[in-house]
Amino acid sequence: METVLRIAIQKNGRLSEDSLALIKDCGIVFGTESRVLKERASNFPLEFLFVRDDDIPMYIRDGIADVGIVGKNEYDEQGIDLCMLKDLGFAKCRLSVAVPQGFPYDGLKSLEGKRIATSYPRILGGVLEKAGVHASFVHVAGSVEVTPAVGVADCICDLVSTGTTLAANGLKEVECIYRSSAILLGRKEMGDKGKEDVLRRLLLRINAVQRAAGYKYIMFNLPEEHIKEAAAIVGGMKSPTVTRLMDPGWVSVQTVVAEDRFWEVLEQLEAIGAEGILVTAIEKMTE
Ligand code: PRT
Ligand code: ZN
Repeated sequence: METVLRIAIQKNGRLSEDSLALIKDCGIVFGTESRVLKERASNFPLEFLFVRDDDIPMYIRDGIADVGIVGKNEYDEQGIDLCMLKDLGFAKCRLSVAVPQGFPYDGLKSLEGKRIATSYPRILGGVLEKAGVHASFVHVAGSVEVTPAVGVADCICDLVSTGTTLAANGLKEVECIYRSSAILLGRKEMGDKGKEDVLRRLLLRINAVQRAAGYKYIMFNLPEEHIKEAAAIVGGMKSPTVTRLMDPGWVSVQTVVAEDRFWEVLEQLEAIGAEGILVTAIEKMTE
């Protein structure tokens, strides 16, 4: 019987779409529309389990799922001892302390003796303990941001991405205590050679997708005498491919450029006489 790796994915929520998009970019085909509890990919030994994100660490620990995609915040808050296999980079957010407008905040010590509403008592508790601050927690599972206004808490500690929710509730973000993004989570020991092999193949694909997203493929024409300067500008990767053009003294150069240096590289290439610069996205890329 073929070994199948079971991956737990959030059924409905902020992680769902990006998790499924990543699996698709890995060339894995499945029928997403129904999102029934269990579903099997048609061209890769992967089975999906669509569940609530809170349950994913526990399912992995108990062997109901082999791996899963959750927010790093969820994993760290639950404190279940698993293995973070890969930072997937999406669903980025931060855990921040936010206070009502009139609250005099001057560092974590301002929280001494206060009531803080949060769904993250473990992460916040660890930070306050390190800072030697004693506060009481009001544990709420949702709508944390309304608690100061209704008098349940003095301030809050909650996830923030755009900051719109805080602003809409008259709260001011005063301190980021933790950063999170989606991670691929697994057990320390998979305990099955076949599953380990499928996981290795899956990680290879995820790495290729992630690398590709970080680079652009770039082609341009250049007077031959500037090749060395161009190579220094694009840097990083192995030597660019250089082809001679019909036009004497001109070459065509092809290479990859890191996304975060892209505009800087483009400007510098133009400055040394590059022409006809053509840029394309890369779909997949290995080491
Ligand atoms: O139903 P289920 O239990 O599966 O989902 P859930 O409601 O528990 O989780 P969900 O889908 O809201 O979030 C899943 C994960 O997304 C979280 O664990 C985080 O890792 C990540 N994430 C990223 C966020 C946010 N950004 C985020 N902004 N999770 C929640 N928020 C909330 C935040 O709590 C606050 O209420 O959005 C509001 C703030 O957003 P801004 O944009 O106004 O700042
Ligand atoms: Zn949840």
